[in-house]
Amino acid sequence: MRILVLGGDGYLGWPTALHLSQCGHDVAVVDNFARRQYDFELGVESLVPIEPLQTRVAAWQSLTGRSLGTYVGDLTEADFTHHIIADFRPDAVVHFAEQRAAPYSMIDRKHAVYTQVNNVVGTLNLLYAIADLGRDIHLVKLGTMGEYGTPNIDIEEGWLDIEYKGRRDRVLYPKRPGSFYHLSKVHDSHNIEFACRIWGLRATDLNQGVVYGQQTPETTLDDRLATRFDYDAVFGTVLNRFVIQAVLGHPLTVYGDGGQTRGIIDIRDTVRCIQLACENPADRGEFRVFNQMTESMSVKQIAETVAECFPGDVRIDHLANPRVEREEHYYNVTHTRLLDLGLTPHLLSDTLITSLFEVAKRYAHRVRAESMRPTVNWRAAASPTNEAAPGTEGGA
Ligand code: NAD
Ligand code: USQ
Repeated sequence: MRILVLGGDGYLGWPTALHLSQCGHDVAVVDNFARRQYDFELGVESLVPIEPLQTRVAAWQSLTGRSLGTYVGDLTEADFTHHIIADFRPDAVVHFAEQRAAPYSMIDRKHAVYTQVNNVVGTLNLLYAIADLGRDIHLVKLGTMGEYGTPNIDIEEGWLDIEYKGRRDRVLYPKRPGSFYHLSKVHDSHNIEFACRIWGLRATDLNQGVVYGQQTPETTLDDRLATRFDYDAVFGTVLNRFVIQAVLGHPLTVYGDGGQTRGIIDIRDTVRCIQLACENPADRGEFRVFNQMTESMSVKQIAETVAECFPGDVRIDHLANPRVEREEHYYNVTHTRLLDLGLTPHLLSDTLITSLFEVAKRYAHRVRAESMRPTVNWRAAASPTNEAAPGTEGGA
């Protein structure tokens, strides 16, 4: 298949591009390097050094003999988005290319607006380009489990069968997300479902849980193929942060009671799920939703697992929760559709955490400790402090 990976320079897009290429697909990556710019804005860096895109691509080519196409540009520019679809003529488009950090979207008004414009407009441009140039192209879009929030009923895979006053219907599952970032994904999902309905597009919305891990079989072939690893309080995800905190001897930063439960997934399963979605496309006109997660764990359980596996002392701190989220709630997620397609999950295990400890130890000297403590407060709205956040002008 010809597969275009949007956001192919990012944490997940890069290993996915390599995996699809390794599976024999003809792959090109698209990116505007916004993620590298957020680092400059926030004064942080990936823990693991990453090479420029052209170096990564050249290294992959010389190691495997497989080529990867590249397009550098911004999906919010409609002409560019149209051009990449017209030029590459993909069978499938994997869309990772969004601003993906909840805290970044909650810094202030500018960052919320930037996040929603970047994500929603980029996706709309893509839908128009596909509708115009090839309605058989399968859109594989990264959504998030956080679209659902934490409802007091089971979370189904995108759709809900309801009976109300004696009548039945099948509706999009009701959403109650927890940040302006997560909301941007809800808006995308509605736009994509509408495009499938009116234009007969085919789409898979992958509502992915929190990803952990840094290595895949392809990225470990050579240091130049490494993907990024974020640990700062804005872009670092919870397990990745806890691993580095344990290695540095810092207390693990559990927000509030830590009872908030999330779906999680190993980065090796992410790349496999994308492969399965691409190779088993949705039907024409179908808006298909898969819950892309393999286990549910509370933040407290994640912290305890890291503490148990680490060969040394680990302290767990409970910080005042900077977010507005339920810390005790029901959480039961249906996630069978990717398993039905053949996913064999890697569950959170000592092996994974041990290899993550090794990665963290190797690069511990690169950690900027000051970026570890959370600074973005959900309750602060347009406070002057938040509006004046460093780099705001540049980033948003
Ligand atoms: P990332 O920020 O590392 O990668 C996203 C890439 O998209 C970056 O390289 C960025 O430069 C690029 N990009 C952003 N806006 C763009 C635009 N307008 N035009 C072109 N390129 C653009 O993020 P990630 O962690 O790899 O996440 C990828 C996707 O998966 C996101 O959509 C995210 O919402 C979703 N997701 C991530 C996680 C996770 O834990 N990392 C979990 C669930 C879902
Ligand atoms: N948390 C802590 N301590 C920390 C960091 C986080 O207790 O030091 C808690 C948060 O309060 C939250 C949970 O851990 O309850 C998860 O936070 P996170 O930062 O790991 O993940 P989140 O903000 O939800 O976002 C990440 C990705 C995002 C993706 C989402 C999947 O950045 O792109 O969409 O995971 S999901 O959570 O399923 O929506």
